[in-house]
Amino acid sequence: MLEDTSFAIRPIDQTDEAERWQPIGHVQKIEGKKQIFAFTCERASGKIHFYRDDIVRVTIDPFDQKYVSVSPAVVATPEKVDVHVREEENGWTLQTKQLTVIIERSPFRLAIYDQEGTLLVRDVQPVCFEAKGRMRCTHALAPTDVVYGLGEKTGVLNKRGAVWTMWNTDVYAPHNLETDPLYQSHPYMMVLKNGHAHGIFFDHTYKTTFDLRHESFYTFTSDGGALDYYVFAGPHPKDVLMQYTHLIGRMPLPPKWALGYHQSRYSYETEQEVRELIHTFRTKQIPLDAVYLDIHYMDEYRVFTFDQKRFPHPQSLVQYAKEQGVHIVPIVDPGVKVDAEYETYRNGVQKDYFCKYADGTLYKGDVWPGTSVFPDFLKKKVRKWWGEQHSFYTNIGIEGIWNDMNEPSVFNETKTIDEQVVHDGWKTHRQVHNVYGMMMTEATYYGLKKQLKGKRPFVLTRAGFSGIHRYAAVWTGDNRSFWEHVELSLPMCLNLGVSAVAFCGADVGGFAHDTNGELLVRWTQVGAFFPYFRNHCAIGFARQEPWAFGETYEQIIKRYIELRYEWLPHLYTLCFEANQTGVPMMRPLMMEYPNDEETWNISDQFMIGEQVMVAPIVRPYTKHRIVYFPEGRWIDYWTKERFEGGRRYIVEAPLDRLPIYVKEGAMIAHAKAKLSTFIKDEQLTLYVYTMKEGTSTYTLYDDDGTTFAYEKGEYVHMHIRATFLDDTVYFEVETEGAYEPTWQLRVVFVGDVPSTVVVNGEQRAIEEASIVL
Ligand code: MIG
Repeated sequence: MLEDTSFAIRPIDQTDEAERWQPIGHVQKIEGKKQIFAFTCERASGKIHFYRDDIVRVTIDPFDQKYVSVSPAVVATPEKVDVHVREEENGWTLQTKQLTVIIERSPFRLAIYDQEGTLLVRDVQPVCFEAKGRMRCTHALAPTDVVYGLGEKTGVLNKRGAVWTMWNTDVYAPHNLETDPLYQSHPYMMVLKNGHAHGIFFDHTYKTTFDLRHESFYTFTSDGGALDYYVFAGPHPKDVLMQYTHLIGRMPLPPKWALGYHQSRYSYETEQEVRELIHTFRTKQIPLDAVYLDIHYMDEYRVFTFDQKRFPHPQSLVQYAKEQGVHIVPIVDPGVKVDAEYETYRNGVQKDYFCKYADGTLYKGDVWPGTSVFPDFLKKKVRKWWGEQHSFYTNIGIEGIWNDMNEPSVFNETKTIDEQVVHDGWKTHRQVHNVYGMMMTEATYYGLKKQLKGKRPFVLTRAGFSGIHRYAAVWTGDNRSFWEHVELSLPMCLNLGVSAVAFCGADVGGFAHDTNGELLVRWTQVGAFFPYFRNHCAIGFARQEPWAFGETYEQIIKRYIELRYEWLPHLYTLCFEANQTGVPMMRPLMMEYPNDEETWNISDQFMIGEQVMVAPIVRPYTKHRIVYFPEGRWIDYWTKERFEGGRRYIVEAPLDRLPIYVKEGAMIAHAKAKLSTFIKDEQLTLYVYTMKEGTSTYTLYDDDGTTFAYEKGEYVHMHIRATFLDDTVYFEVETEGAYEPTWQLRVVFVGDVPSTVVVNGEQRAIEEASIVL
């Protein structure tokens, strides 16, 4: 395998005069201990460490570095792996059941293959470092390879053709192809090579770049630290997600209310306004589960306060909202106002909890409250303290918190904390910047979790790093009311999903700029199928509540918010899948059809689970579009028209229609629309999209929707297998778990109603095309 000349080593390009890249040189020594292989080169030492048969970690450290990683990403510890070792003339071959790692000695370079011999990683340039502590590696990438992931990036689904930087940044200017970086850092890619997927995660908190402009290789550069990456063997895209989330953890189940419709504005400025808002939703019978309090609720933007004039009775407001089935979610920013009469500031100063320069002076930066200080979230006791402050909210019944500005964003030239500020001892902000927001959100999550005594907290965050999904949902920040931003939200959220952030969404209607009726309709339609569904609008722009543009638009918007609630049992089932496997509910087509090349670059259609495809309208005055259907037969959700897969069709989509397609044979659980998830379902409907012949399966998941009892078996899993044969459907139904559902499940057939239905061997009468399981 080593002979392949197409991967001949490339010269080191000294692109910048100031840079003097040093190759790490030849291997001088290698020592293996079970599953850890340590090697020494001329200018660096390194390790190949197998975490599992399908996960390997590579670390390379220049000799003089005293580097300690601060990355909070990885939560798994290595499992026992049997590694078969062979020493050869110019190197070593290390082999597990799923991975083969070849170490070439002179000069050092790696090649990593999966068990089928697909090349996953190969150094095509020596690993280099530079005096400033920067590291760089260059790996082969075939011209036809497709790259996904990288978290929250603009552009299309395939990330090739650009340089992407990881440095959490607040960007209000309109997001476009040149806008990089944004709020989150996910130094992780999923590569699809001829239908085989593998993953690579560079666990670097420093500023990093992925140069994906080249035809046959990519370069990863880190501004500091040792080279530290993990390779995931795949070969299926879902395997990669399982492997990646094995390493960095999976998302807990959100409370059901977090999946409902959320309404926000910067800001609903008074208690009265919030009450009226909720009241209007209820009079108009529009479903609603949460209302957000943006920065105006605070007393001059001091976190953990309410403005006495605007919000004199927060507790009764929260109470009123709950009676209406609505949660109140206040915003919490990291900046703490410098004000000697303000408790949080005084307390934090006394405890020495705010970020400082090396010489001991407090770092101060301007944010909404004016001059502010910033908690050092890298310290465990600061996180604990910060979490505890949230009893201010939880004591009055609040169960959800919105973290903003946690890149952290500062109103200065660099837009953030000075890189020279030190955290948790002597780690510079330059090193910890990308994880600051995640540590804040972790603090928030655990604080709430403790105070809510068994109830699931909901946290929304703008900044994040790999692993953020363990604590929060993510929204894509300050988009605008542009059609282009509806379109952009698809690949952005799809790649967040590929990067393990299953629970994400974009501001529906657009944040800045004035929206209009048509745009709000189209955005609400597609937003209803995003994992996180919130309408949010900036100060000074046209109101965009569902009724803002008159009756015609309002009715369609209402219909789609209701549709969200009808689909909730299915979406919740998919949330559970994400919780178990890391596979996101909203996924690119390639995740279901990796062998179908046509799917690889589709940015404007997506899958909800395995069997539902959404093809939204993202252009004005547009009532049709082209839809690609992968193999199999598909049924139009609205018209029941059937489509033969493996080709494209032009489909009609009048303003009130979001094109949705369900695969033949699919089973999908729906509920009746309701005003809030506070209302329990008495009946669910399992829509069975009949086919002539074949078998399909569905596992419906449910639990109490609010507590962690599901972790102890208090859930219901209904495994349903349907076999279609000779005009008969045979159902095999098995129920598992200790939770007693509030609903009964009725089957409704879509398409040809079978003449006979057999449930667990017993023939059942069909009434009005339906039966109860
Ligand atoms: O500097 O809190 O992205 O959602 O409404 C702006 C006010 C601060 C930015 C967030 C946006 C929020 C706004 N915030």
